[in-house]
Amino acid sequence: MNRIIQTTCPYCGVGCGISANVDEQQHRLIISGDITHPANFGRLCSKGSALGETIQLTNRLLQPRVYGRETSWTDALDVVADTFSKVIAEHGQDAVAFYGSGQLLTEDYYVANKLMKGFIGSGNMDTNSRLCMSSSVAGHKRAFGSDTVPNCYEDYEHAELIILIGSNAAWCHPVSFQRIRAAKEANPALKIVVIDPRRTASCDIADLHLPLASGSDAWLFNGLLSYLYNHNALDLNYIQAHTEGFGSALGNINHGYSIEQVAEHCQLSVQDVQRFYDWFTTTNKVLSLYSQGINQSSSGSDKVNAIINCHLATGRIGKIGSGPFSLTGQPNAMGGREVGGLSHQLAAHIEFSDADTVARFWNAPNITREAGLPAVALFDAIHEGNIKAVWIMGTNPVVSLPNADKIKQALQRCEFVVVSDCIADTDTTALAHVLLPAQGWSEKDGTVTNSERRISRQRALLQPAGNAQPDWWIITQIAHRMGFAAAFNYQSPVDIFREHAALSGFENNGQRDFDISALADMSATDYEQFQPTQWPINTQYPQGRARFFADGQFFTPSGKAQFIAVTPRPPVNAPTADYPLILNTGRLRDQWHTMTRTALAAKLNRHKPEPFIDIHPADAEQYGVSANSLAMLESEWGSMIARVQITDNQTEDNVFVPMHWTAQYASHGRMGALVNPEVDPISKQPESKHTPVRIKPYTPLWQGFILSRHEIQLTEADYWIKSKLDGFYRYELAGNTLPDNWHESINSKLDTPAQWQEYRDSAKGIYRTARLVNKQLDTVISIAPNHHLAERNWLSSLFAKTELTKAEHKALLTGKPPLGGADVGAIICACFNVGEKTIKAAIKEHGFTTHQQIGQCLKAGTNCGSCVPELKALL
Ligand SMILES: Nc1nc2c(c(=O)[nH]1)N[C@H]1C(S)=C(S)[C@@H](COP(=O)(O)OP(=O)(O)OC[C@H]3O[C@@H](n4cnc5c(=O)[nH]c(N)nc54)[C@H](O)[C@@H]3O)O[C@H]1N2
Ligand SMILES: Nc1nc2c(c(=O)[nH]1)N[C@H]1C(S)=C(S)[C@@H](COP(=O)(O)OP(=O)(O)OC[C@H]3O[C@@H](n4cnc5c(=O)[nH]c(N)nc54)[C@H](O)[C@@H]3O)O[C@H]1N2
Ligand code: SF4
Ligand SMILES: [Mo]
Repeated sequence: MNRIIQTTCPYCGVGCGISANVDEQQHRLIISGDITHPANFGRLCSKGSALGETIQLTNRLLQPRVYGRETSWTDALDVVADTFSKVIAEHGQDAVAFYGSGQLLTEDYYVANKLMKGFIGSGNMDTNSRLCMSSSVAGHKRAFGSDTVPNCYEDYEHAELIILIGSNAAWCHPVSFQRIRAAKEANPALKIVVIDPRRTASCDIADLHLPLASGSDAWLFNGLLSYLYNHNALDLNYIQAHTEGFGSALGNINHGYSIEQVAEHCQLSVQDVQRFYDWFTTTNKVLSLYSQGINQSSSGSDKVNAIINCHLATGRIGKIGSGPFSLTGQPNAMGGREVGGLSHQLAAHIEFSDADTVARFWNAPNITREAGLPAVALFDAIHEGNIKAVWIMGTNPVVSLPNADKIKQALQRCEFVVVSDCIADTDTTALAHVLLPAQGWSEKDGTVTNSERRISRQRALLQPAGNAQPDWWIITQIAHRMGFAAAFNYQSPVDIFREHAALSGFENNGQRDFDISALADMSATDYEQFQPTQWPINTQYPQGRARFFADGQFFTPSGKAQFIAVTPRPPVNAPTADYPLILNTGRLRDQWHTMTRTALAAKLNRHKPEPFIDIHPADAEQYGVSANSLAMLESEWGSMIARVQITDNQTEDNVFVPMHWTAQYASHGRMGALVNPEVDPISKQPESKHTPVRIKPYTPLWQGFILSRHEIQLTEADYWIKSKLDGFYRYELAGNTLPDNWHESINSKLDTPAQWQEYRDSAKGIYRTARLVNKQLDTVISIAPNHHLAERNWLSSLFAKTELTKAEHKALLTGKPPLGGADVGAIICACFNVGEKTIKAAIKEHGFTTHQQIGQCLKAGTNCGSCVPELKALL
């Protein structure tokens, strides 16, 4: 009997509701969008749709491991608790730290934070949200006195102007993006502006794209404030009644912000800046959506406030269709902020200055009264040996922190590293002394909060893998063993949730925005049946509240919003003669962060199977790198190798690389190694979008690829990339010493012996070999002195065939499809596996002009819609 269970997607901050059809017997899930969930009304993107493929047991961590040996939970928990207690006894409570994640559930996060700050008595609990949302948090607190997102998704349908600032929502918040697209289709008067140095997929629906100079946003928004003032577009009543500091914000922009000056600073055309300012001035309902292009900057907090200033000045905040709207990244970045996951927060939006309140509630006299270290400084302290024991939960810092080789070294030096993860082999688990197997998304129960403050349930769908336990259980077991049993006496997530809700209302009296006290007495059944609701949820708003601040009531001591005088600063590390290019990093449509889960789904690997460097044609020419060749990027901090993609979507002097590849999937793909560790002085968020680098061709002796039904341990290549595709693995390779007999070396690693066919042209350095098992293609290898190799896409398509035709068989070693054979090209539509060449041919043949026509003919773009921008680009 299959059961239908409502749950929430574990990826991005859109927080889509999922309706899972659970086949417990077969360990199978059929995933569809929950049509009743207000975040997505049934829609899902490519990642959410592919969740069913990621629940496999491949590479799951199933049993605790202590110093490499599998142990019982009792042993592992004893070792962790004893070691932490010992380090604290010898070196004090600040010699230990927790590093958590916006992917923990609220209940997990709450107990981790309570243990470290309340009972161990150290502030050293920080989270990967430091790399993600902390500039938004800082901006909110400075302006509103609280970390409040004023608006909600429904505003997409009401806005008349939507500005995407440093947000590639088409790929990173796809369901919100689809909703904005639909709003525009319903109301063609809705204008969209994208502000991003790159032309991204989000520009697909843009009426105006401002490819501003990296890091120059504060000039643009200061200039906008000046323009609003000069054009009498201010809401003087709102400013007068509900804000403070307008005079000094204005004083700051008296000079230097003419349109011409702004255009020069931002490297934009005067007309484009004029057009943007004019639209902002004359449009009533304006929604500013911003994300990592704003937050991940050494002036991120100021950039956030420069945007908020413009909304306060026009009174456009928390109103239907208008307001500043920070898009959260992770599924529970918002929940983490609620429980105080960042090292400078306490809990329930309570500051350290009110530590007594929390101490009373928790009955925790040992509570810390001081903030702990933020992520980058925390890992510096590990590197220096001041923090001697660290517990990393649900994040992969060896990949995602800046200056990542130093992070790796810090963990190698650290006396005691504990990692809780659901995956066994990651770049971070490789350095752990103790590994604790956590239950994954489909196994655990709790709550998450999305970008619009909506709390939703994640529900367990399947039995846990092996001996995996929920994070809250693991943490409370350690708390018990460290002597804090009374304060951590929870039987299930609802016990924790009730306490979290009660704390939010404790001594609150309307002074704190986060208040869900109406849920403090909820029964287990109510929790089980809880339907998505936006906080606050209290006596005044028992059904939740969609928007804040239209009434002019803020959470500052005076009750008024604060303008912040912003003096724009360029990024800390400017390009130099040695490192003349700016490295920008970010996300791809179908991968999630460090790929521990998305790379398990063949469907999600088709889109971009190899890390790449996007570079402008003029830069490619100047630095001598050609399309599809390999190149090395170097910064002062580290280096990587990836495939060159030449594109005028990049502005000159800027290169972009995806953040996703790790040492598990690439020999030289960890971009974090290059990223400078500079942080914003207020939020301490790293500058992940701006590192000076240089590029040079990487010219190995040979290049090649292997497509094989088998996972192969490669020792022959200096450069390799691995990806799992439909029924086979793809390895991209390069090296300087060429093994004599590839097939012998591979054969020794495979268990089924078979006949190989070989083609060799030693003079030209070309070698191709293939083997068939039961008439099916089993493995094919192609080697050449450069990247001109056999046709990968065609060969890949042969793995789907139960038997090769004679012509295909014969063509195997020519490297090209037989006459009339199809090469579909790079996969554009992951849902229906439709390639670029197929789409181009159909457009040419039928004269298609719309993506809908392509969809009718090839189905491409008709399921999740994530590839529609690419379809339109092909048109
Ligand atoms: N597919 C996918 N979706 C995701 C994630 C994922 O891993 N994969 N991760 C989730 C998480 S945790 C997050 S935080 C979000 C991030 O979502 P986004 O912030 O939308 O994603 P990014 O690609 O990191 O960066 C956004 C854009 O900022 C631009 N940018 C760089 N520098 C500047 C600048 O100086 N000014 C401006 N205005 N723009 C600049 C970049 O060119 C990039 O296009 O995505 C979430 N959604
Ligand atoms: N250069 C550069 N660096 C960046 C960024 C960038 O744009 N550029 N973006 C930054 C941002 S915004 C973010 S959010 C970070 C993300 O970076 P990370 O947090 O390091 O990346 P993830 O791959 O999401 O790591 C999550 C880990 O938790 C594990 N996991 C999944 N579910 C669970 C669970 O339920 N319990 C436990 N215990 N473990 C679980 C996964 O297997 C995985 O190992 O990267 C940051 N780093
Ligand atoms: S937009 Fe995609 S990744 Fe984000 S929550 Fe929805 S389905 Fe999940
Ligand atoms: Mo993030």
